[in-house]
Order: sequence, then C-alpha cells, then structure tokens
Amino acid sequence: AQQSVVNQYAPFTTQTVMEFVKTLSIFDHPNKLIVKEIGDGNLNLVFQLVELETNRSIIVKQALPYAKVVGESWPLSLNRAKIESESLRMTARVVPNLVPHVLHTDHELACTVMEDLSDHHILRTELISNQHYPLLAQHIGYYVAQTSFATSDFALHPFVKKELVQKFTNPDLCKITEDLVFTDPFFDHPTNDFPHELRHAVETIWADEDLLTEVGLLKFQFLTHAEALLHGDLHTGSIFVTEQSTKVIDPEFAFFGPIGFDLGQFFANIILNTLSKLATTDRQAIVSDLLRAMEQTWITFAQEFTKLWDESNHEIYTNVPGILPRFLLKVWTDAIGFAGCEIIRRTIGLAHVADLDTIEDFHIQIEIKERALQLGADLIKSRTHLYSLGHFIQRIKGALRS
Ligand code: SR1
Ligand code: MG
Repeated sequence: AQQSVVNQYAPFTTQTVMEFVKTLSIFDHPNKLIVKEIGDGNLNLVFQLVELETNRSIIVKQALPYAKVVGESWPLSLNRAKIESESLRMTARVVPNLVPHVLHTDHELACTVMEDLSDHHILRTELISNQHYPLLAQHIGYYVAQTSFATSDFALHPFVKKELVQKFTNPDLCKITEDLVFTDPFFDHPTNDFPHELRHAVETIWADEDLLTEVGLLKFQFLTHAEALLHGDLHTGSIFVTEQSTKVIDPEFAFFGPIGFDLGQFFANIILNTLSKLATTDRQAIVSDLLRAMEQTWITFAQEFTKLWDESNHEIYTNVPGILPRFLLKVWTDAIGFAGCEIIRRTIGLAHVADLDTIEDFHIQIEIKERALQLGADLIKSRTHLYSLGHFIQRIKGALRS
C-alpha cells in the first residue's frame, strides 16, 4: 500500500478525506470524486465518496476524539475505530454476507474504508414507515448465533479466547453503555432527558428498589460475563436492509460480554417500534409481524447455536446433555432483562429513538412512553419467570392492550 499523504490524526474534511482516498488505489479515476459528509450518528464522521466516471462509491468512517452528540466535553478514545474494523473482519469470517466489506483500515487516522451500502435502508426508518422485511429475523438470529458461538469458549482454545478478550477490551464505549443503559436512567442524573409530563412515571422507576436491584445485577453481568464477542449496540439504527439483504453495521461498541445483550437490544428496539404503532390506526397486521419477527429471531438463534454446539468437539462439556438448555435459558433470561433496560433508557435517557419521539400527538406520545417504562420494568423484574417465547409475547401483548 502507498504511504498516506495524511499521516497524523486530525478529523477529516471533505478535502483531506479525498486526499487520503487517493493514496489507496481503490478508484481508477481518483481525481474525479464527489465527497459528502453523511454521518447522522452520535459519535463519528462518515463520508461517502463517489467516482464520477463509474458511479462506484465507498464509505470512510472516522472516529472523533469525543462524542459528537455531546461535544468535546465528552472525550472518547480513538481506539474504537480499530475495534470496529477488527470486529467487522472477525465477524466476516462467519457471516460474510451480513456485514459490510472492509477495504482498508488506518489505525493512526482512526478510520475504516468500507463498501457503500446506499442501496440499503436503515431498519429503524423502515419500521417507522411500516415496511416489513421477511428475512430480517432469520438473518439477525443467524448473525448472533454464528458470531457469538465462534468467539465463545465453546469454540475457541482458552488461550485464543483470552487473547481476543484483551484485543477487544473497549473501556470507553463500554462505559457509555454502563452509564447510559444501566445507570443514569435509573437515578436522577443530569444526562436524562424527558418531558415533565413523564416525571411521575420516571419517579416511580427511581423509587422501585426491587427494580434497581435487578438492574444492578444485570449491570454486573454486563461488566463481568465475557461469554462472546458482541456487537454491543445492536439497535435498529445499526442494521441496514433491503428485501433480500441484511447488513449489521457500526460495531464500535464490540467487546466480550453476555450473549443476551445483543439479542436484548434488538428485541427492545423492535418492541419500541411495536409500541409506537399504538399511535396509528389499523395496526393489527404490523404488530403481528413485529411480534413474529422477535419469535423468529430467537428460534433461529437457538437452532443455529444448537447446530454449532452439536457439531463442535472442542469443549468436552458440550457433550454433557444438560448444559445447552441451561445455557440457552441464561441467554434468554438475560436478553429479556437487557431488553427492559434498553426500553427504559431509550424512553428517558440521553439517547432516544425516533420511533417514540416522532409520535405527533404529544398526549399519545406520553401515554405510549408511560407504557414503555412499565413494560421495561416488568420485563426486568419478571425475566426469570418468562420461561418461554409464549410468556414473553403475552407480556408485550398485555402492554399493548392495557
Ligand atoms: C453518547 S452515545 C449515545 C448512544 O449512541 C450509540 O449508538 C449508543 O447506543 C449510545 O448509547
Ligand atoms: Mg452507532
């Protein structure tokens, strides 16, 4: 590879990102590029570069040394760019069709050059406008099963696993989750963001000691259960879709944690979208599709994980029949608890979701947010009793009815 003309970290401008890309021999006509900054996320710069002659395009994603959504007062390590590109390469080994293809990585400049997925749509926006993606659930269940099994102690030599745990130690980004998902929304903290009309419902959460006990326990699981390499931020804004294709993007929060966390975040964001449909008429069919999507995600995950378990011959305990069901039950229970935390934090914490915030009628928005808070708390507290998919779906249906 040619030496970069830009070789010391500075946030890219449209000019410098073009200079950088010219050094990479990706395009045949690098002098005729159109560059746009298209990032709408909370943390990074994202540039799209299109070659005029051929219409070929790529994405350059660069980490900023602070959280863009808050500003320079919230410094963040640039190492997350390395974590993201390493995680994309790692997951591509088992699910090459479900992640964007990485073309180049520059650790010094904290950036990743990757395939442009502009022919795909962001899942969150699609769900808000009632689009249905029939392959989504199978793809996500398969993604989580394959990536988690391959990086777990069930598949890896313990030395290799521990090396990977070190490589994917991601303190700054984990701290964001520890604070924004598991801590701040459950206390009167300045990062929280909710209208005063919700205050009574929020104070009910803060005063609920049983709930705080369970959230505290879930937080310690997140901190200590290094089961497998997670995506770490698997909400519906981290998923790109077309009719046929699903791409999981943005794994900068990747680290070794409890497998149920990725599933729980995905479930929570589907549930938040489902709740938002209460603001629409004629919602029956959409809601059934969303509930089925969650069921299908779990069923695919459990089937694929079981297949990998049965085929594996590395860890002797995979041959002891009682272990897999117990392990899957742990993942399931964790997923429900983590989903509850994610539902609550997306309703009253720092980072909201458009699914709820774009509900036009303010009174309906408040009513739905109250239901979201109650459902989140209920899932957290009753997670060990919701043994089956059926129990879980009934709880959600209850929240939609009450
Ligand atoms: C300061 S970052 C806020 C949120 O955006 C990311 O996508 C994560 O979900 C994080 O919690
Ligand atoms: Mg993100």
